[in-house]
Amino acid sequence: TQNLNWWKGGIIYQIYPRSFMDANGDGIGDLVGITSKLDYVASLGVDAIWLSPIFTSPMKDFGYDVSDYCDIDPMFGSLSDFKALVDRAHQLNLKVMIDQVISHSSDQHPWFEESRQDKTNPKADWYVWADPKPDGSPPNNWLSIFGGSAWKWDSRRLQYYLHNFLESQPDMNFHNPEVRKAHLDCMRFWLELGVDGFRLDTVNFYFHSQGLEDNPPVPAGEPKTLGAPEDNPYTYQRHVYDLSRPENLDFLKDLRALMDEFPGSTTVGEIGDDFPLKRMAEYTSDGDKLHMAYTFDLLNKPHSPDYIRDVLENMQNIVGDGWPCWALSNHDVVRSCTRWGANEDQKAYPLIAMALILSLRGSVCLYQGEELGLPEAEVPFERIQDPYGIPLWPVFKGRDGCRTPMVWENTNQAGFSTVEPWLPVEARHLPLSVAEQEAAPDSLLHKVRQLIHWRQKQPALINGELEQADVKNDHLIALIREYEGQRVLVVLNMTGQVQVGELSMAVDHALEGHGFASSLEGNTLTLPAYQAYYAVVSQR
Ligand code: TEU
Ligand code: CA
Repeated sequence: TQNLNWWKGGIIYQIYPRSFMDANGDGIGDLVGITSKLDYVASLGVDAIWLSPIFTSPMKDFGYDVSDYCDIDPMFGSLSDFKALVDRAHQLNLKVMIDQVISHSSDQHPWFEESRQDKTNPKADWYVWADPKPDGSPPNNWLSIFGGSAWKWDSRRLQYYLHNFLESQPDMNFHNPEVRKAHLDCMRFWLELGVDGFRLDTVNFYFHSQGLEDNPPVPAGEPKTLGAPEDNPYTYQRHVYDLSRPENLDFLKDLRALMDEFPGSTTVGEIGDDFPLKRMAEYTSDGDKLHMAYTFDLLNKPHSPDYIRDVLENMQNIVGDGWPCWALSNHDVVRSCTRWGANEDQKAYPLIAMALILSLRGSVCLYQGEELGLPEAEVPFERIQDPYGIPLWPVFKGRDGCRTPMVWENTNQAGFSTVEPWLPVEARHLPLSVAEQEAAPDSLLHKVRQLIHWRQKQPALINGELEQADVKNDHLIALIREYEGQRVLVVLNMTGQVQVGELSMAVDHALEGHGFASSLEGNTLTLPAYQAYYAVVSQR
């Protein structure tokens, strides 16, 4: 029988198609390549894949600039390649999620090409156009995340258009019902083709305030926008008027009505916001909008126990019944192993961090190569491709370091391609290749696989409510997950030292099979560095 709620507590493996597997030898990953590696993905024990964009695109932002929402870019293959991918995934019990980038399109989308012609064409109002101020300057102070003003002058239409990201990513006008309908129709197309869900890029950017008011600065001492770099002026504006507008909730309800026509389908929204948890609560509560919202909370810094406790407390207090989706890595941020510090044990910390997100209330996204413990690649300036990184180098080196090819074998092109790939293979990745780690019984890959398979058999970890517990040692993370009367105690030692805790609850039996070591004597729990303890406990 099909579990329609597979996504609740499900594990989603993110694939960056350009860099996963190149089947036709042009140096760029493709759909046939992905299909050929689905057995590997399924062997990890995950529930679903999320494919970063595969749609027709001029690739200015590597697919996050779509010029046809209902077709596959020839670089990646064809619609029939995509159907074959979906069929194979379903045979392997993997759901397929695709990346909908609807807040903006490419400037080469026919919709925009028509819209920019004049002020009266049928698509004139499909994008966000505005007149200059009397002195010719942009309509207001809104900023692009990728730098500079969010407004670009169009010398044909003699107006500015809005772009939250690149100039080549004009913002669509969701106040126009035709725009909303066009996108919902495209999403229906993919659902009818067999897709199981959508990752919704920048889901809180769909609507803007039609008054075009200036955004205020972030008041001193208040939290800055999460996700954007510290040195980006965007971080210091309160995004009151350019995103997270109230109208979005009604659109998300329309979207949910569409999803509900396809039982077992799901959505995860990416929310980059001044108050992301508040937004997560709004967008994922009541079962009538998004299913899940992606959280940036563990994507940014090394995780001190205090920081994790704060994140969990905020999640509980602010998000309540909503549903988060956790991630430690993705295609936008420095790979986790490097972010956590080069000296950190490259095998032990990644595993305990993964145990953390697999033990939290919520779903989980893993990013390709995370299971191998890959560090951030060092891409020389001459090879940098990311349009976000090129102008800011070397202060910000862009996002290429986490997008280099997946390493399948310890050979020249890492088994990824037969030719020099679009981004270079990182030499330090080669000894960490899939083939090498499959052959080494104590590799991180084997440990991750064991942990995931074990986690997939623990209903309390998948679906349980979460409360924090006290084991009398602030260096330890302690949680209770409770599901249908079963209470599971989780204790994680994310430090490099032995930690000792005192349990105040009666242990019914310890859970085994996850691969971590610990010892319990009386009520005293001893956890070696980077180890975890799981037990069924009763209330005391
Ligand atoms: O990313 C959105 C993005 O840039 C956020 O992570 C941002 O840092 C945050 O909203 C700031 O608050 C998505 C894609 O993941 C990325 O690859 C694309 O470049 C971008 O959208 C534009 O489509
Ligand atoms: Ca290819």
